[in-house]
Parts: sequence; C-alpha cells; structure tokens
Amino acid sequence: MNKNLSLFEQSQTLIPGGVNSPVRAFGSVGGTPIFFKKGLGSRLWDENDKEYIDYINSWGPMILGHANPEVLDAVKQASQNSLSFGAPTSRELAIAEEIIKLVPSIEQVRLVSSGTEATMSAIRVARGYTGRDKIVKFEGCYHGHADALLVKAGSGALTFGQPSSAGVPEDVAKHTLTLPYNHTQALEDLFASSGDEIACVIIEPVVGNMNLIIPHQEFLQSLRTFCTKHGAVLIFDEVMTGFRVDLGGAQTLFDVIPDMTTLGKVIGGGLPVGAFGGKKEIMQQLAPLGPVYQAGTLSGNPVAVAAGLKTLELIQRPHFFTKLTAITSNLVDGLTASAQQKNIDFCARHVGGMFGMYFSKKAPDSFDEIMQSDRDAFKKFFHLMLNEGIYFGPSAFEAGFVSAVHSEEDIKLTLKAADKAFNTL
Ligand code: KE4
Repeated sequence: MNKNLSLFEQSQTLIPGGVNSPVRAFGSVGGTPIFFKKGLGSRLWDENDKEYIDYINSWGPMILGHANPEVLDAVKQASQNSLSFGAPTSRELAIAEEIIKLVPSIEQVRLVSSGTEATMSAIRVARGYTGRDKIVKFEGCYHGHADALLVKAGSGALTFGQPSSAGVPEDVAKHTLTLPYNHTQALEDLFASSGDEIACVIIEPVVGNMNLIIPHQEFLQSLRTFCTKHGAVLIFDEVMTGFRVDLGGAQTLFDVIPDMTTLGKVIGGGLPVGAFGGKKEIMQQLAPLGPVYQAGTLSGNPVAVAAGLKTLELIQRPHFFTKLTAITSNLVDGLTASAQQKNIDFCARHVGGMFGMYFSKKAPDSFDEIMQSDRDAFKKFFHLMLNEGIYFGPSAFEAGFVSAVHSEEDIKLTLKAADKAFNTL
C-alpha cells in the first residue's frame, strides 16, 4: 500500500491542498507528493522506506546535507537551556558578527524567522528611509509572500498560474512596479520617468524562482548606477543565493554591492532563521531607534541560531565552495551531455551549489525565454527520475540544490537514471 497516497488523502482533509507550502504539492507535475520521514546526508527516505537522492535540500538550507552530526549536536546543546527567551542572547551577537563579516553590504543586521519576513521588513525600512512608496521588482522573481511582493511573482505563484495573488488590495499592488529581468533599457526608461519616486528595487541577483536565470553583468551594474543616481535603495534578495552560490553570495560573485541584503535558508541550517541588513544609516531607521517598526517573538531564537551558527562555521572550511561547485558542475555537464547525445532539447547550468535544468535548446536569459521551455517534457522527466529515486523540485520554475555531501556515486547514479529517462523521452 502506498503510504504517500493515503497520507496525502488524509492531509487534504485537514490542510489546504494537503501541504503547508504550495510548492510542495505536485500540482504542476501531477501525481502524489512524497511524505518523507528521514534524511541523512544526500539521501531521503519516504514513508514507504523508498530511498531518494535529494536535489531539493529543503529548497536550499540543507547545504551540509541532512542530519549533519555537528549541527544536530549544536541544536541539542542549545535546547538543553530552554528553547526561547524573548530576550537577547550572546549567540545572536555571534551570528550577527559572522553575517557582517561575510556579506560585504551588511554593516548592521536584524534576525527574523523567514525569508518573507526579511524581504517584507527590508521593503518597509527602505520606504521609511526614503519617504517614498513605489517599489520595483522583476517579473518571475519571488521574494516570499508579503502583499507588496506578490505581484508577477515566481516560484509557486508562477507554477500555479497566480503570479499576482488574490487578496492583495489594488491600493497595495499599484505601488509595486515590475520590469523584465536582464532588460537594461526597460530599467533605464523607468528610472528616467519615475526614478525619484522609487523607494527601492528588490532583485534576486541570481534568480532561482523562475528556474535558474543568470544576470548579465551590465544589467546588475546598471541597476546599481541608477539606484545610486536616484537615491533608491538597492536590495539584493539573497535568501536563496546567500551562502549558496558563493561564501559572500551573488554580490561577491558579481562584485555589485547593494544597499541592503536579505538572507534566509542556509543561515538557519534547516531551522527558521531569516535576516535583513545593510548600511548602518538605513538600519538605524528601525525601532527602537527610529520610526520604522519591525518585531518578532522568535526572532533570533537561540536554538535556530545555534543551527545557523554551526552551519556558517562549517561552510567556511577550506575549499568548501570549490568542492560544492565542482559536484554541481559534474551533475549539470553530465545531464546536458546525456540529453544532447539523444538529440533532446535540454540543457542545464549552475552557479555554485544551485542549478537549473531546461527543456529548451539554449539556457534561458529571461522570463519570456523560460516560459518557452517545454513543461510537458519536464513533467515526464520529473516522474521518470522520481521512479528511479532521484528527487528534483516538482516544478519547471524552481532551481535545484546540491549539498556538500553529494558524492561522485550520487552523481553517477543520477546520470545513469537520466540516461534511462532521456532514452524513454
Ligand atoms: P521563506 O519565507 O519561504 O523562508 O523565503 C521566501 C523567499 C524569499 N526570497 C527568495 C529568493 C526565495 O527563494 C524565497 C523562498 N523560496 C522558495 C523556493 N522557491 C521557498 C519554498 C516554498 O515556498 O515552500
């Protein structure tokens, strides 16, 4: 008896869509979501005890692999002394120091409990700091589910065909302007017409939420120049790319420094931690110092921070990102070679430890191009690989993630399964 099926039937009576986050449903690929009970290293086991190689890694956080013993130990140690105080702890200083040391744009940082809280708070600070209302985002980018950001969003919003969510009042959405990603002329035109009304621009400096899209260097550079010229706050949403594409994030990789950065995922090591930070003069706008209010009962939670601190410590070990990038490179090169041997319109590419797979002739550079990719082919490929015990994200609009403990053997097994899948396709 397939326990995933019975669990999913039960969960749908209790939880909307049977899941606590839409992207986990198999809505766009069909079939039944897998209910997992155990993870260890690069592997997952479902309720039927079927084993998988995991390329979701909780959508980024599990960069060390599942159940890393040192992270679990740090969590155990911290949890012996109560789970939460609602008061400052020295551990929050320690992780703030690490984040400020590692992220070039961050002079001061505040912790929250999710990426959504981080981006929602960063937008509010930027509006408070500039006294302006308009914000700019890019079509297909996803920055969590705060009202102002659910306009032409990516990730699950795009996957399920509601890029602009119901329930967001027109009075809110009208202040969110959207532009095409990697389109410098559109950027220049908007700043020319409304630059002095723009509080901030928020961008995924490497996109992971309309599948993986890599920015043109001149596009990011132009964005920096225009924001500086017009006094708009440039926010890099590095919730996914932070400590994933490089130790210093995409801002280090592309050498473009924003005014603010949002973080999440890896900095909690699998427990709920988000963060937003940037120039001191902007962050000083925050209560209790300044007029911009922002708060959270479990912000800086000592147990979650213990997991994050240990994770940040371990990813600073020598050659960590060199090895992670090499593993990911072997995966994407192997997938591309296998498909092209069989004349299948498929390619894959990566940035650090995150990757994209596209059923299209060439890797897309824009939202319009990613929308041309063959979603049906992806759907078939997804299930062929799942049957072989390879777990990719159940959406053509998500990036994939590799951990530091994905082995050569894992990649070999994945490529063997892909060979079989491409033959079937
Ligand atoms: P959370 O609120 O889900 O922690 O973070 C929101 C967020 C903000 N910014 C970026 C660039 C993100 O990728 C995310 C969350 N990413 C999705 C995966 N595409 C989380 C998975 C989910 O929604 O369940």
